[in-house]
Amino acid sequence: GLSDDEWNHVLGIWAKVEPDLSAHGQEVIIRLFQLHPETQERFAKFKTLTTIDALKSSEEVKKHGTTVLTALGRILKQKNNHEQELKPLAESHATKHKIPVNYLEFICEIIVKVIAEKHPSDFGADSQAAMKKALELFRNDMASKYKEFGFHG
Ligand code: MNH
Repeated sequence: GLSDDEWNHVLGIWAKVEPDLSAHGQEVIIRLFQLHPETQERFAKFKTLTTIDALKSSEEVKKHGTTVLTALGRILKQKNNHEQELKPLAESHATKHKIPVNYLEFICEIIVKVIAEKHPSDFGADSQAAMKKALELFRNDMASKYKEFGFHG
């Protein structure tokens, strides 16, 4: 797990992200689709957004980015006592959306990069390391819940 100090880093930077969650979320989703086009194919609702301009001007993309980061923030704030928040998310992503764990790796890496770009002076090496650790715990628990739901992706 993470030390108290590490959780303080994670929740400290998250407090800087939260006031502008939708801009962060939008950037994360767009970059995920640009860097890993196969991820966009998982979204029936984003199939028509075939250009970067269409992605950037989509209110739906912004809204989805907000949904994702809101859920992630709730999980982080549990400081690993996240069973209640994580389980329904793992269930939908395993059985309904069928999102492989490596796609979760892609998005976690992008989340760290986007925060680093938007908050260069507040997201130092210690904070980045702590956030990476927290996201790794999140992914590992998603992966083990996936297996409970019979999804080995
Ligand atoms: Mn994801 C829906 C959170 C990563 C594909 N996602 C949702 C919802 C939440 C959510 C909350 C809405 C409730 C639900 O369906 O469970 N998603 C997350 C979080 C992460 C995440 C916190 C990682 C961090 N999701 C991903 C990745 C992909 C993906 C990675 C695909 C590459 N998610 C989906 C799809 C939906 C969804 C597809 C359904 C979207 C819709 O049609 O409304």
